[in-house]
Amino acid sequence: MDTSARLGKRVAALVGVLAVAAALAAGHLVAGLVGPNASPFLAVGNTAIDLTPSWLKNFAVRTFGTYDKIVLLGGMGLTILVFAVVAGLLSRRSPVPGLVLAGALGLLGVAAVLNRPDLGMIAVLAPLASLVVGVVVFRFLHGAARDRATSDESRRSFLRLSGGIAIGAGVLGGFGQFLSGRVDVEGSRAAVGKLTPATPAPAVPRGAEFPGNPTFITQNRDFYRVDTALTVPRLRAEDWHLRIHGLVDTELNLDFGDIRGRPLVERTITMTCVSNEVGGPYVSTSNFIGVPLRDLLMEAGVKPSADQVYSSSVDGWTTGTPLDDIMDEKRGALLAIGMNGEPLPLEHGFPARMVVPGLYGYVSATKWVVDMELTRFGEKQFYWEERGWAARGPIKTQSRIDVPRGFANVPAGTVTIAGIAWAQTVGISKVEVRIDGGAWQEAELAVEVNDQTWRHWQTTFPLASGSHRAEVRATDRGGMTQTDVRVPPIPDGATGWHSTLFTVE
Ligand SMILES: Nc1nc2c(c(=O)[nH]1)N[C@H]1C(S)=C(S)[C@@H](COP(=O)(O)O)O[C@H]1N2
Ligand SMILES: [Mo]
Repeated sequence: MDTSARLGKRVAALVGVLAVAAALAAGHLVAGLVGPNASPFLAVGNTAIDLTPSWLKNFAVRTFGTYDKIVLLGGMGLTILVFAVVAGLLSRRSPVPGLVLAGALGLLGVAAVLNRPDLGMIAVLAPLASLVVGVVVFRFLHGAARDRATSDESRRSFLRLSGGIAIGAGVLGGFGQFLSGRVDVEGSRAAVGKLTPATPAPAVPRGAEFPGNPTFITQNRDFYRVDTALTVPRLRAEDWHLRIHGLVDTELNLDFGDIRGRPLVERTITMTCVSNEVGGPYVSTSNFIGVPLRDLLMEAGVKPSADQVYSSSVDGWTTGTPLDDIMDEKRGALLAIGMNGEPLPLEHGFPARMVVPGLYGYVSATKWVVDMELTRFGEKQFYWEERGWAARGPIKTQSRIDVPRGFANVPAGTVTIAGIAWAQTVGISKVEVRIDGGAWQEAELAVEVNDQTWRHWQTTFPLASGSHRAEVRATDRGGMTQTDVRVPPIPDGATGWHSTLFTVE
């Protein structure tokens, strides 16, 4: 091969990066037409989330909290950039290595899209566009880069071509982004308007809150968020349907009007995530508005052989919920369409989600829910069950210290220790606190709202200056006192006592 045609390192890297940028932009543009999640970048990201081992996922959630998705996208962007540079550098003599890598990257996108449970066949057009554009741009740009040494005119033409591709990729990618956002879900949500329940939840009584703790009702914007969705599904209320089928007498097909038009009930419920560590933040309380799930299942007529409600979201996430818990009138499971008077925020499942008190979210709280199949446990595995989490996930009795915050400095004298405790469906009967391993002291419990919600507690200790450690344990109405044995969240929820270190000045 002619060594004079060997590309400089920088030019070779540029060719790789521009080809990949053009490929991603082309895929993003086509995805704007066939469905946002078909964008190869997002499809690979979503597949990565689904394939990530549970321990790593837990680490990511713990370390990055709700920023885990931004971290993932950023990490993928960097990986692809490095890949593009390497593909360019390997192709300094011949375009073949780069073409092979561009083809391989394209096929990865195709495989990712084909594997998404939420995407149809037509979605594969997006990664195919990426594949073709990536290979073609690489081939042409590589040729132009080689020729550019032959004359000033060729040099200028390479520069023009590079600039054109960079700008074109930006414009097409941006247009794809615009198309993806064109489903006017914000407009749909605004059109649903304020939700006024026929049966409102009783007002939160005075005395249900102690100062320093989280507010009894969590503001929608402060409500914890946990899901596998890299991009929040954009499902308009007008396009939403819920199919209830499987082991039923009559299959039901409901649209949003069918739900909105019923007398709505409001219930104050504390939701909890199984991946919450002892003392962690994934617990929040809302006034959920919707219709009793029990009523919908009664209308469908459940066959006696069913024991599981297997639900799916529009983005392909699934869970299995014990039928008995949904049918339990006292528990009051909802197909919810609202939170705190508003339609569900997009991140919390607009237009409709499930809420089942007493069960961790991963086995009950399907957001953007579109399908419920009556089945039997074990017959069909759901998302987290397939990844090693327990098939049944009742919430474990827990308590948390919110005051003082960890490592806080507090004034000398009488020190207030306060926090929250929860034992959904049973209720809290006692909370005890001890300092530096001393005797347990019973805390004052705030007024109870209902047994599906957390309960505030507080107590005081006279403490000398220096550093101290507070520990808390709750006892529920079933007579169960929290164990001090620490187990991790996987497979069915963490146990152990929360403790906080602080300094008295
Ligand atoms: N579609 C969908 N629904 C989902 C999840 C998800 O990943 N996808 N995660 C579940 C989990 S693990 C929890 S704890 C709750 C959290 O609901 P929130 O984000 O509204 O707090 O949603 C549940 N519903
Ligand atoms: Mo969860």
